[in-house]
Amino acid sequence: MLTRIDHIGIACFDLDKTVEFYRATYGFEVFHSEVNEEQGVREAMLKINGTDDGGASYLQLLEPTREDSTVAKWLAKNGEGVHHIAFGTADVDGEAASIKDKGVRVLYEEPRRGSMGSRITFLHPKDCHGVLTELVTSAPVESPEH
Ligand code: CMX
Ligand code: CO
Repeated sequence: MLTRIDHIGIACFDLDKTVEFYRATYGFEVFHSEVNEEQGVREAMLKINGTDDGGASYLQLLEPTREDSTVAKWLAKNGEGVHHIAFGTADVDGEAASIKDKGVRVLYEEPRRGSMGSRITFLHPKDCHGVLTELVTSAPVESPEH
C-alpha cells in the first residue's frame, strides 16, 4: 500500500539560494541535508508535516553535483521546477513488483539508497502520464539511547 506523499522533488540550480527562498517565504527549515553521489545530487529535505502512517511529507530540493546526472540533464532541458513525486510505503520491494506486473517500467532491479537511509526506486515517467514517480521506504526510526 502507498500511504503518503513522501516528498515532492524540486530541481534547482543553486541549493543554498533555493533553501533560503523556502525559509524566507514560507518559514520552512532544513530538516536534513546530504550529498547522494550515486544519484548525482546535493539535497535538502524540508519537513512539511507528519503523516498518519508514522512517516512524514517533505520537499526535496535537488542541485546536481555533476553534469552527467539525471537532474543536470533535466535542468538543462526544462529549467528549475518540479522534477518528481514520491509515494511512501512500508514495502518498496512489494509495491515495485506489483506495479511492474501492471506493465509500468520500474527503473531499478533492486531499490537503491535514498535520503536519510531510505530505500527508493523510480517508475518511468512515460508510463505514468509524464510524471517521474519514486517509491520510498523510510529507514526505521532509531530508538533513543537510554
Ligand atoms: N519528469 C517527466 N518526464 C521526464 C523526466 C521527469 N523528471 N525526466 C525525463 N523525462 C522525459 C523527457 O522529457 C523525455 O521525453 P521526450 O522523449 O518526450 O522528450 C523522456 O522522459 C526521456 O528523457 P531524457 O531526457 O532522454 O532522460 P533519460 O531517458 O536519460 O532519463 C529517467 C529519464 C527518468 C530514466 C531518469 O531521469 C532517471 O533515471 N530518473 C531516476 C533517478 C533520478 O531522477 N534521480 C534524481 C533524484 C534522486 C532522489 O529523488 O533521491
Ligand atoms: Co526523491
